[in-house]
Amino acid sequence: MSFKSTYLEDLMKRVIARNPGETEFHQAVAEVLESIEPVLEANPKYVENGVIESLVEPERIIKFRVPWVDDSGKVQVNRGYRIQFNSAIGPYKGGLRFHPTVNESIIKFLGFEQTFKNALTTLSMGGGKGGADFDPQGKSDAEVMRFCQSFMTELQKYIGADTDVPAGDIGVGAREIGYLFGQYKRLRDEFTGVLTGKGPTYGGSILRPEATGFGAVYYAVDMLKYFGDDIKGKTFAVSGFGNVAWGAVKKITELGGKVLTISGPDGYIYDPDGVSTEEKIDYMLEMRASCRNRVQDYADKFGVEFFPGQKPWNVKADILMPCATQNEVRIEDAKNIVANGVKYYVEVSNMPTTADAVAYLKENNVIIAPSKAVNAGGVSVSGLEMTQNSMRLSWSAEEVDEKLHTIMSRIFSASIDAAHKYGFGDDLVAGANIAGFLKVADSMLAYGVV
Ligand code: 2IT
Repeated sequence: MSFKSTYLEDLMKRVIARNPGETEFHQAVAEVLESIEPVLEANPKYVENGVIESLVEPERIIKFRVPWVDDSGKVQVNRGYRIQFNSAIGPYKGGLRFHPTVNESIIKFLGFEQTFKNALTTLSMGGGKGGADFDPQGKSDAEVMRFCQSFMTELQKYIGADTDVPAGDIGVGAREIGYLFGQYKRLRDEFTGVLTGKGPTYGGSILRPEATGFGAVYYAVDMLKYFGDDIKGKTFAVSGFGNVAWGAVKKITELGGKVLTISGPDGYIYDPDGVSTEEKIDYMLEMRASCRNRVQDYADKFGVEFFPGQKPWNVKADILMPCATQNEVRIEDAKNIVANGVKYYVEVSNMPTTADAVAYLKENNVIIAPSKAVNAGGVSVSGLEMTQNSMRLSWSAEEVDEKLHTIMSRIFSASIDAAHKYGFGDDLVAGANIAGFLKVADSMLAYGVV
């Protein structure tokens, strides 16, 4: 990564020195700084007032011990995190990730990205992220409950409906949110919208489970239209098989596209007829509920091919949609993608592409839709859940879907407009970074040095 301005070059060096070894965080910061370079040149006020230094430094990092007792009576100790990254435009907002790979770099990069993503949603939400290096895989419900209760016993000191509102992410779904909310309610004796992604009987928004995938497809539809294309008849290669992939597959199918692949840690399946019937789409939920964490079961059940140990990035499809995790698409995959003549690359998981792979795709004119815009539908419906909780009302699926649709269209148009305005052509990555940056940075400027 190199910058024209020595200011940004020096700032990036300081970020690396101050956050040693946190490569995912460095990657996320470098990408945003590169995009906003022309904005800073045209508007020296941001640099003069120290906004950029503040933006790359989390407001608060909370790191804590999470002790719990497993089913055999043995004490286990995990590490929990909440990084309250930026509250310039609203309460900290962002998910909790429970996965063995969780560390400070992962949570920091996610919290940083969340700040810009949330700014794009048009709602009033700051950026935060948290989680633990706890692996829900293979744990009993009772173990997950005890872990969640211990985690919340500490976390509750730092969160609140107007302060910081966590939600789910990888490894945190409806079951975990239920246990976390129950413990918060018990400890604080208050029923407020302190978490989103709640169950429908206790304040959850309709359509929150579908929102990330649906929103991603709404964004893709706008993008295709902008480039004179249509989703009907298009083929998709999707990775992942969790909540996000499920929502995307459902909406793609509904709108006339065909999903050829889904994947898990064990490999990917290729279904030439498409993951397209209700039975197949529902089976994704079943595979997830089984907690076996594998997609080979799909191949066995529906008699399609399974490619063990591989990701679907060598598949010929019109549109690729990584929906699994960070850095799941690397330079060797990018070379396959270009060689296969793929035109559209739509990031759905957070930062799914390594920096060299992004550069290679760009050089070869693949249209990249960036995750912080594409997957913003999830947190947007979380924002709508907060609104409903504040009003103590709940909206119908039609109302939520319409609002989600409008938000995604605004995200696409704000991104393309920002890219044009600052000389990036149709670069949707730069456009999203700039549009998100301006809302946060202007608010920070207004506050003075705080
Ligand atoms: O990455 C994300 O945007 C999420 N995991 C959802 C965050 C939220 O607060 O709904």
